[in-house]
Amino acid sequence: MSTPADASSSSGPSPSTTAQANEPVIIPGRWRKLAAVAGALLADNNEIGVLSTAAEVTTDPTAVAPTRDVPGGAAPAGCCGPARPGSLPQTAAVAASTMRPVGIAGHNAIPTLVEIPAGTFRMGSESAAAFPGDGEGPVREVTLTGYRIGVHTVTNAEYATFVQTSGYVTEAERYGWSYVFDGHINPEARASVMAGSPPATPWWRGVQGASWRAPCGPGSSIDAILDHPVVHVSHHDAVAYSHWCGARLPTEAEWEMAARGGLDQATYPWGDQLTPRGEHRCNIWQGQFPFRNTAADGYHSTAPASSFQPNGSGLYNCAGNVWEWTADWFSADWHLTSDDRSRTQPTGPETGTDRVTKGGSFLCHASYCNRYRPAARTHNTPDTSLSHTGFRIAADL
Ligand SMILES: [Ca+2]
Ligand SMILES: [Cu+2]
Repeated sequence: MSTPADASSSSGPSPSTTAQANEPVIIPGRWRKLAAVAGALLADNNEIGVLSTAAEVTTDPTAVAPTRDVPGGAAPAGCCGPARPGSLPQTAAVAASTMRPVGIAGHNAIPTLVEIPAGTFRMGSESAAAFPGDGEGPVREVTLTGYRIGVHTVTNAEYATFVQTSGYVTEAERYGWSYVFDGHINPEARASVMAGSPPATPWWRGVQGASWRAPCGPGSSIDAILDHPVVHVSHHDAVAYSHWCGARLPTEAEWEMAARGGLDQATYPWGDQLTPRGEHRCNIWQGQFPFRNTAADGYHSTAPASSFQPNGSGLYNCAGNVWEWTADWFSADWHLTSDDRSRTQPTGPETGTDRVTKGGSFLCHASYCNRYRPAARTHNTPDTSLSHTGFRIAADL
């Protein structure tokens, strides 16, 4: 079985040659600054969400090689997660179902879908907030036929119904581990934390036994968060659920058009102010990422999938809460060519290594990764699973 530490042997300099006895492993410049303030913050670590020790941030001798950064190199990796090393054989596709199974007690089996009418919108962003290296720009007119999309991300209860009905086993369960944000690891699960952490994003830890059923590692459960987004699902796991319920993942363009809620080029799904009249409109990070989260918006980790006000199209939590897989392969420049393929019903590049994720998560913070905007985008390999990534489904009309 591959582990995060295994990656150190396959790429990049060996930590043993880059870190001397009392010298931290090499981490990107911005992180050196943050790591330096960690000691002071950790002296006052009563708030939930702090990293467990400063040493784990800066001096872990088994730290793995850096994962790929966003193309262009200028944009920060931010809260966006590392990619899983290793690979698994793919399982057979789950049989499609046209019937709608009954959900587990008190819950539906699939999210309500709303209709997004055919239209043209301005996709992407060239604003000061945008990350050009991510391929957010240029702003371009994109035309879509009508479609339907989930008003919220698939919840734990909904995914549980799928698993109970189909017998599907997620990739995190097959690998035996998944990435959990360090500050959220169940204290009882510390023995299950794997050696090493990605230097560019040291707040991510591989945790054995972490999966959608145990999102904070062994000893945690979804019992009290059935209406929260399912997490630790890979792109493959999201496609499996979508296929099972007769739906599919939205394309990036479909996702973004719906997330904009009818507003033209607004920064957020509700307008241009992050907290209009001082009101929190999404679940992101307040405080100092990644050391202290005041949770002024009400949530340290995931919020219920239907929390906060919906946008103009009726969609909840398009910004923050959890990153959402889309159907498209990622490219930072595929859409630079203005042709019919990229401007009418675009479905992204034909092939790729990573799938596009959208929306940002509860870990995003303006100081480092303000990707809780409809235009923002990042990506990960399709078998990677993390505690801040889920999905919503879409369907043709
Ligand atoms: Ca929050
Ligand atoms: Cu982020």
